[in-house]
Amino acid sequence: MRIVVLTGGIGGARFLLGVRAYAREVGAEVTAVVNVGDDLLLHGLKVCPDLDSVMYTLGGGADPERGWGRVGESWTVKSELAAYGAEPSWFGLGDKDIATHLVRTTMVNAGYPLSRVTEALATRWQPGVHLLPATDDRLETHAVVDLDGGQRAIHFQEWWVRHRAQVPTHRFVFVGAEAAKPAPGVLDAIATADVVLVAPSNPVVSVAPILAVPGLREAVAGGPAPVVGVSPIIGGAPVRGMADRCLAVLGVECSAAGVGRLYGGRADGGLLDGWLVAPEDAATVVPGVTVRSAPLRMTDEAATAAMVRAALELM
Ligand code: GDP
Ligand code: FO1
Ligand code: CA
Repeated sequence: MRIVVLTGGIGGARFLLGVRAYAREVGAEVTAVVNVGDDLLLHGLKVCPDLDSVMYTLGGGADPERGWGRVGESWTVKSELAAYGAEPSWFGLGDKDIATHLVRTTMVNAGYPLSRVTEALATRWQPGVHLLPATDDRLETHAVVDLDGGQRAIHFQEWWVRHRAQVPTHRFVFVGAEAAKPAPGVLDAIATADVVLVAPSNPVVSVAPILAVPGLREAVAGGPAPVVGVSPIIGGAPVRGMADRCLAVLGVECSAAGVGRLYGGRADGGLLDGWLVAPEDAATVVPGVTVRSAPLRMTDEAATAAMVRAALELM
């Protein structure tokens, strides 16, 4: 059995722990197609937050409280940069994390595509799933906001980390998406999958940038494998993060139904065959989509694996 998961960072990474546990049980192979829209160049370093959240989490090196970055991190470089007054002061890289960005940047500068670099980094972390960036090309999520008396597009990290999403926001733009190509292996994994799972990731800034890569949405929606999504919204609120603020920008209700309808049913030009929601959202209706409920709190690996089983049983 082959399982493909479309995923963002922290929520997606936790979900993948359950997917991997399930896959080990039944002997399945897992490919994670990961968002790169959060990526940024910082102090000359290429930083890939969602790829790193997934890699560190599955490799046992993630900080469990923050969800991003390394456990047991130190911040010497960050405070030295601050002593120089180096900007941005609102975004900090940990010392251990910087080693990842150094290796990645060196390889990218030597001409290796991000997918190959990710594979090389994963030889250390042994995540137990194939990690693929959605694209090797530059694709950056920007937010169009009202700031300093005008309308400006700022990088997603500036929107989220600097402004904490507390700035009037008109829309999100996936810069570079039109010219991006799916990374090698992505379309093949989707075409040969037995099921495509949409992780309980942020639909607006984690899953949408993946689907914005030309050909990728079409491959999933028009492919042979059933597509089952898992709701990141429980009882009308995200479990953590900024999905509520992102959905508001799109004018979409922050609910399991709102997100399910945003993805849409395959028969209506959408993405989903199935939509897994939490028991408190059991009354959710998404036209053309089979909706089932199951406990969706990823409290530990066993609970998360049970979620995955419920998603697969939905088919
Ligand atoms: P990010 O890229 O680091 O923001 O992480 P993702 O986009 O992959 O995931 C963020 C989403 O995960 C948020 O919208 C959360 O609501 C969702 N999430 C986090 N923990 C849980 C959980 O235990 N259960 C469910 N269903 N969703 C969760
Ligand atoms: N989030 C913060 O709130 N503040 C930071 O300084 C910060 C630094 C950072 C460095 C590397 C990395 O991989 C992630 C980092 N994050 C930080 C998390 C990141 O902003 C987001 O949570 C994700 O991009 C959303 O998926
Ligand atoms: Ca993300």
